[in-house]
Amino acid sequence: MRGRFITLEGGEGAGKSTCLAFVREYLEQTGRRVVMTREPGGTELGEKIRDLLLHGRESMCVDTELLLMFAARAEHLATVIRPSLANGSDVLCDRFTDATYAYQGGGRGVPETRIQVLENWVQGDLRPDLTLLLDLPVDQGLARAGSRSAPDRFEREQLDFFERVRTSYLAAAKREPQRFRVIDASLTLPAVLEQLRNALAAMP
Ligand code: Z5A
Repeated sequence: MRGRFITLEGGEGAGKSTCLAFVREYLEQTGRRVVMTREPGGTELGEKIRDLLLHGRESMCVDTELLLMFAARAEHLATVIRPSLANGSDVLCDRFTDATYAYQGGGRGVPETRIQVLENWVQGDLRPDLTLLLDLPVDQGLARAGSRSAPDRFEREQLDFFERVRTSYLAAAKREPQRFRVIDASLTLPAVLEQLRNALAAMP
């Protein structure tokens, strides 16, 4: 039986790291095999692309950024995600194509139709089975993330960029309520974990 494809998304400082560990543990306790991975990255080549995207030169053009995201994704799908799902493992992925719609689409202004072309080309009909969207007000997220020493190319963006990212994520969740679970990440950690537990328990 094919595994389930679960993605975790959210803006800056949403708490993805803590939540990923919780989701993995929850799934393993229910007897699932879990492959935890991330985007951009998740493969040797993908991690090199990630380094270019996050720490490369500041002036990368928007199309280059978009295509690099999908180049890393193609490799990730071919060598990690599809084989793992096929052997029955659940794949838990830290960000996926919803991040492209939010950051390159909402944040950078790439037309959605252009992203859709790449999504269909690279993924075929594969989409996540469940997407957990950690949502919180941008200023609260930035305050949580603020203590990081060396911000990457995305973390150096301005407030309005992150507002557009959030708006774009929430619009996607509204369009596809059957796939998305919006988690109120502004609450205390135990309250956030409780919402995650409920979302996972309701999963087929
Ligand atoms: N990107 C893109 O543009 N297009 C794409 O297609 C893809 C990605 C796939 C790298 O992602 C960048 O790639 C990302 C979008 C872009 N850039 N940004 N921004 P990433 O996921 O690796 O980077 P990140 O968003 O910066 O994630 P992160 O570093 O893992 O942050 P986080 O997980 O959201 O936050 P955290 O480190 O878990 O938590 C932040 C702090 O808050 C920490 O001190 C926690 O202890 C604290 N925290 C967490 N939860 C709580 C609660 N509930 N209360 C209080 N404090 C809390």
